[in-house]
Formats: sequence, structure tokens, C-alpha cells
Amino acid sequence: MRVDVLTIFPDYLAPLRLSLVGKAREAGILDLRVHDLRDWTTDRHRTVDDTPFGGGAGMVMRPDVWGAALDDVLTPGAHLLLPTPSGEVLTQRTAHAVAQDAHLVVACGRYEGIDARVAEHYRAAGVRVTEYSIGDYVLNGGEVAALVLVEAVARLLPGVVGNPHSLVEESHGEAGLLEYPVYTKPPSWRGLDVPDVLLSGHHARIARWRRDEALHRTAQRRPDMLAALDEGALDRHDREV
Ligand code: 6GU
Repeated sequence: MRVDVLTIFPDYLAPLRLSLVGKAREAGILDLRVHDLRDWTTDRHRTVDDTPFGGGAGMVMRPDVWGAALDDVLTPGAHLLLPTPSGEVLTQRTAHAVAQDAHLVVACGRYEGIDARVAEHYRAAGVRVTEYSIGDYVLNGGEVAALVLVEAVARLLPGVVGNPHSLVEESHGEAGLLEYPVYTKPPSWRGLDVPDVLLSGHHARIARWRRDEALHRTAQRRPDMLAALDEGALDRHDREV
């Protein structure tokens, strides 16, 4: 997969050299390129923003600069992603869908955002454009949301996560439940013991215990997820939990 990130703060994306995403790049699974938007400015001050028409606080990013940059970076079939607090919320489902694309272009806005004609123009030109948010809070710009998207998507690419099984049971995975609590050695720590069932070697009982814990957790922390479960997603034993 190829990913281009456009930003006025390329250094913000430096963490993408580390850990799993860094390894995916070294392995050639992910071709990630970070660009400085100011490389597409033409004035002496390398201006990327201006005051909003209609008045109001803050600055808006100019469509001409973004247009020059995106015309250069977009390829036929590329998916243009625009991080914005007014976008659709990024979910694991979105991440799986986006992981199927061959080329992503992430355009990070700052200030009050990017002139709305940029999204409009590329949509009209037939480019797939997705405006996404990473949650209901306000960040200073799209860079952190770009980091979140790239990490969420990169780990779904074949060969990035060592054990593909670890993608199956985790929170927001197929079961539609949060993940159960996990434990390792030592079996007793500061007076807290690992639940006996996990030391029992009884695989069916362990699976049942984990499912019950996942259900309890989800009911407590994310009742919205429990309510959204398909009829038939709960088994006979679940209904007693
Ligand atoms: Cl994608 N951008 C900004 N600036 N703030 C956000 C966000 C994105 N998602 C949540 N808050």
C-alpha cells in the first residue's frame, strides 16, 4: 500500500518510523511518504492560509495551495482522506475498508480547516473523498488523526501483525465486544491473584469465562455496542450473564 501524508508539520509524522508501522515500511509492505505542503506555495512567505470569507475567528487553508499539492500526489484510484472534527467517526470497520485501497492520500488541515471547495472539487472529479474524525474532541490539526489512521490501517495489511490471530479477538473485532482482561506472570502480584480458571488448563471454561468478562465489560463501558449487537450474536449462556 502507498500512503502520502501532506502537512505543514512533517515532523509530526516522525513516529511512523517506529514500531510496527516502521517495520512495515522497512519490509516494503507500506510505502509511506510525508510531504511538506509549503513545497507547493509560490510566494516568498510560503503562505498556506488566509482569513475566512464571511468573517469569524482563525484562518482557513487556501484551496490553490492544496489543489497544486493534491494534483501532484493523487494517482488514478487513490482515496483522499481529510481528517476533520466534522467528519464521520473512524471505526474499525472504516479501517478494514480503507486497508483494501492501494493508495491513500491524507491531507492534514490546520487552523479552522481547509477551504470546503477542495473536497468538493475532488469529489466532482471522481476521486473518492472521505472526511473523517477520530472522536468527539478537538485537536489543533489533522496530524494526530493521520497517525491514528495510518496505524489502524497498517496493522491490518497482510504480514504486518506477526500473528494474524491477534487481529481476531481484539476489541472492536468481529464479536462486537470489548476485549476480556488479560494476565501474565507472576500468578500473584501485590496481593492480587490471576483468576483460577485461567490456570486450570480447561480450555472450554476459559473461553466461557473470557466471553462473560467481555460481555460484562461491554455492558458497563459501552452499552451502545451491546445494544448494536445483531440478534443471534448472543448465545444461550450469554443471556444469563
Ligand atoms: Cl480528524 N481533526 C481535528 N482537528 N480535531 C479532531 C479530529 C480531527 N478528530 C477529532 N478531533
